[in-house]
Amino acid sequence: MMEGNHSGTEVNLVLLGMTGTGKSASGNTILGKKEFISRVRSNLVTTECQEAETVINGRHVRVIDTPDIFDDEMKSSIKEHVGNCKDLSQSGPCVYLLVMHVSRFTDGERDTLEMLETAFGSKVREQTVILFTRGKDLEQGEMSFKSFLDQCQPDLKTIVEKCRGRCVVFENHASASGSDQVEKLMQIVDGMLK
Ligand SMILES: Nc1nc2c(ncn2[C@@H]2O[C@H](COP(=O)(O)OP(=O)(O)OP(=O)(O)O)[C@@H](O)[C@H]2O)c(=O)[nH]1
Ligand SMILES: [Mg+2]
Repeated sequence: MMEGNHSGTEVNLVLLGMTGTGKSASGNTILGKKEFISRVRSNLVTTECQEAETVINGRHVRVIDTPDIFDDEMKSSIKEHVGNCKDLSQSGPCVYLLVMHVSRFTDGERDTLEMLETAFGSKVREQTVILFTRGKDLEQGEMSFKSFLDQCQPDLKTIVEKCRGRCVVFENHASASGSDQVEKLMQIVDGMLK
């Protein structure tokens, strides 16, 4: 726990989603530094919940990185991971960041919101922002984020609607850290905490 009173100015951002979607990379983008290990691998990279802190626009932000808790390898210890996650975010409100790959929505992701509700409680969707990674893929396809959302498949649309359209797109590259993507996320987060 940091010293001082952060009430009203602190938030926990909990990164959730399938392996390889870019949870750790997005955490590093939010933090503006390389705290979490992020790499290409066919199996899980992050295997334990981890946290790191920063201050953004005067708000104390605790970023919590998690393993893919819905992976079969992890399922047996899902309770433990969710418990660790809750321990790490004990003080301050929680906003869940559901991380997905912008150009790859998989069958396994169709039920993520329901799985998150089972794991974290029924109010999860009211506290969730969808964070799409690999924004460059859209740029390369000359598609705006808005038309991506308009044209995406029905199952994904449903998830976005359940989260009341709260979504952002990130490009997690070293050179992207100076852009306004974190700013946009924090605007949404600020709005949710009001
Ligand atoms: N081009 C590009 N690559 C990305 C982006 N986000 C993540 N990646 C890459 O995708 C790979 C997986 O990213 P990770 O951050 O390790 O994914 P993760 O969700 O933490 O994976 P686990 O820890 O296994 O659950 C890495 O090689 C990242 O560099 C992005 O926005 N753009
Ligand atoms: Mg990871």
